[in-house]
Amino acid sequence: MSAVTPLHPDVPAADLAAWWMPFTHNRYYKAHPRLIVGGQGCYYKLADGRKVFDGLSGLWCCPLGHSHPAIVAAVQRQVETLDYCPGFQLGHPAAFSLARKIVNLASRPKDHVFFVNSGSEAVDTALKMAIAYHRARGEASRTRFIGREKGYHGVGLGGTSVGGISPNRKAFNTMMIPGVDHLPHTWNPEFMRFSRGQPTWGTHLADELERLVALHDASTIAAVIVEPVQGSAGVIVPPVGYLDRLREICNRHGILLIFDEVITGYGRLGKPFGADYFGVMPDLTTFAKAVDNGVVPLGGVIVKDEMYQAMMTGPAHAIEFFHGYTYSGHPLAVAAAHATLDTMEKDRLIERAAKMAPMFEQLIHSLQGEPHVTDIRNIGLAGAIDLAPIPGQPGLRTMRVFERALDEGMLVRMAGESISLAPQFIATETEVKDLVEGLRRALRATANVTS
Ligand code: PXG
Ligand code: PLP
Repeated sequence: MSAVTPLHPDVPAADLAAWWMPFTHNRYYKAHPRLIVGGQGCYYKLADGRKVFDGLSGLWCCPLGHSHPAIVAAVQRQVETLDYCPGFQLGHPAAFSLARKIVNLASRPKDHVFFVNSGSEAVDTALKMAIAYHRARGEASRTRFIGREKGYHGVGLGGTSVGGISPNRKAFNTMMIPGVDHLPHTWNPEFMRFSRGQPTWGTHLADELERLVALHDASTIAAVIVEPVQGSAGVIVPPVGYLDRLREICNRHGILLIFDEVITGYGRLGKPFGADYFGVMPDLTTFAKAVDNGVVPLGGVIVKDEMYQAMMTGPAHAIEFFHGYTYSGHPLAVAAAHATLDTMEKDRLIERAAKMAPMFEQLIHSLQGEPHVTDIRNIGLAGAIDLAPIPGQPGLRTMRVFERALDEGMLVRMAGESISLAPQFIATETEVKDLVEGLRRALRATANVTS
């Protein structure tokens, strides 16, 4: 269908075999390989020399663009000064000051940050913290988690268990943590197709939590975990008042509320966190990705002070929480995060994301009426369009659109029957317009594909 980019000279075709690629159709990819060999600002350079606009900011993780000079310089300085530091029983100053910067940005100055290396680790860490906290308070019977259909919480065994995307779960049924239940997702085309921002229908779906509490009893439930906006499932935006109601119900029953802000954190909605955007404060917040512009793997959990204090028991020389990673607080990741957050503040990039959001909304919704488009959703600088599948061939239409868009110079994200867009905060209005127009051309050019 589309021209195949020649391989990079460093990677002869035979050598594609060794890397088992993540969440990838390995056989198809290796037969139709496309390699990225450089990244600068909002653009990637492909192996054939073409520049393509990075329409999802990496995988949602590079809102400042690629090779940002301030981040490059910070990481370079760091690697020459202190390349690695054990995080167990020792620490380096910049990790402490980064935790301070993060709780301040989150307007939670009394709270605490636990560093990990990815969103998946952040989720599993938050789940363990919830269990450990209840146990420390003498409520060891609170062991259940409530996730949500269509939720994505990474690929750890905890995150897989609370996640709600069937293909990610079905092969691993026997590995799941026990006692997990799920809220219904909030997407309903009948009532909210082509909604702009938050749908007004669906607030009542939060009351399903009351039903689950009645079923299992509050004394067995440790925490509810949701993404404020479901990202991987195709930007499913919460109905007005929905998250507030989850918060109220959790409060009423002593259940912790975890916001998984791996995508919504650090400005994607035009506020530091989804919690700020929606005005709902969780007990635990997981983050990753944009915290350091994706430059070095980094994630974390923001924990309410009361939870931290409840865990600070036993003799002073004893470990309070038996959990941590070799690379928790890695100096390079921490340096990249300082530079990222400083740049966001100095250049007012979160405000810029907020300012661009209405323009992005106008543009993405202008795709309504294009071939096979069945829904469009958006919030902040995140958006997705749904396409009617080619009958009997799920996922094929989005793949063809993805390929064609790449030929148009636009890298978009395909996931199931959705195409997602998440431009960088540094993108210009013209670039965002071009992104949408490139996608429009791809939709039109592939309107009649059947294979
Ligand atoms: N929680 C949420 C809400 C996420 O979006 C994770 C946890 C896992 O993070 P790690 O760093 O372990 O991958 C994620 C990751 C996409 C896409 O295209 C989304 C993610 C990852 C890759 C692609 O929607 N989200
Ligand atoms: N497996 C083995 C044998 C280990 O020694 C360690 C860490 O020391 C791990 C797994 C966990 O690795 P990480 O701390 O990078 O998650």
